[in-house]
Amino acid sequence: MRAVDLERVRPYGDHLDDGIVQISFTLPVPHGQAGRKCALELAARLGLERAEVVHQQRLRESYTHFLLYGRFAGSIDYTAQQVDELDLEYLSEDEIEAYAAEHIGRPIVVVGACTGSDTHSVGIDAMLDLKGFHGNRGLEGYRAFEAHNLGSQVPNSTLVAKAIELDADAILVSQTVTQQDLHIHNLTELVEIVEAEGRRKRTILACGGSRVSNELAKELGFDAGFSRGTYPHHLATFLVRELAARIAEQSTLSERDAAVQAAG
Ligand code: B12
Repeated sequence: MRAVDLERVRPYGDHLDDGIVQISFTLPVPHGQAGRKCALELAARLGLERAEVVHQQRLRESYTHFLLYGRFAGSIDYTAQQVDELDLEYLSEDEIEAYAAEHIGRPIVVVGACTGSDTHSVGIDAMLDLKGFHGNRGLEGYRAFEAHNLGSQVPNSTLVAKAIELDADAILVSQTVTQQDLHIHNLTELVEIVEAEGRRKRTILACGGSRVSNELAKELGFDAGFSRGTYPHHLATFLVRELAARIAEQSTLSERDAAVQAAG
């Protein structure tokens, strides 16, 4: 098998480096030869070589859907990509259960909500509720987690109070409405309350939403941020790894303190 040149990556169609891509789109034109020519011209303007229309379908009068193959002659430098999203190798559900049993050994308490005036509960439900997301159960379905979902339109202060009451390991926030930077305001306020309660160090803070990125989350004082396409096992992988690292760090510090005391 030929080695891949990661500085010059090209789409793989039938074989390595052939550059073949498939694109599809709808044009507001009648089904027929003139429409087909339009689709080919569009592909050429997108920079595709040797494009061919492999399927066209009349959607309704004067609307046609096209499917094309074409060749992308350029290449992309994989090694130059800056990654601001969380770059984790995700564990499967079974691996998460095993990892948590080995490294944590007790249920991980998480409390989550969609905060402020935001009523979009689907994201937090997808992460926490048993029904989960696209056939992947949420944290409620894992033995490793004790999940509490407070729902939507939850004031930040209520979420933090619940986390303190439960002595939660992690607080999870979902934000969808971004008009007038509402999400920034809500997320910032949450971090401020957690800090004011003296809980920041001992609590893992993670947030998510369609316009949340890991980069933004970090800027606002969270440990991680998740966006579109997140599955519960992505979040679960992050949580078990982060908590296990904190427990390991804590025990190293305690051992060091004990050694210093014994020496003194
Ligand atoms: C369903 C919906 C509603 C439902 C919500 C029902 C509910 N119980 O949630 C209802 C009808 C109530 C609604 C209301 C409104 N909506 Co609405 N709604 C939508 C819609 C169609 C889908 C959102 C959705 O459910 N997505 C599916 C979920 C699974 O995706 P997700 O939230 O991104 O979650 C994923 C990730 O982001 C991530 N994630 C999310 N949260 C978290 C949290 C953690 C911890 C982690 C790890 C990951 C994570 O994981 C999830 C799975 O991958 C979108 C349009 C769209 N197609 O996106 C508009 C949309 C979000 N709504 C919008 C608006 C404006 C409103 C209203 C203000 C409308 C109005 N004028 O009344 C009100 C909101 C009022 C309020 N106070 O909040 C705008 C938001 C614009 C903006 N960026 O600010 C959108 C984008 C529509 C639009 N194009 O204008 N809405």
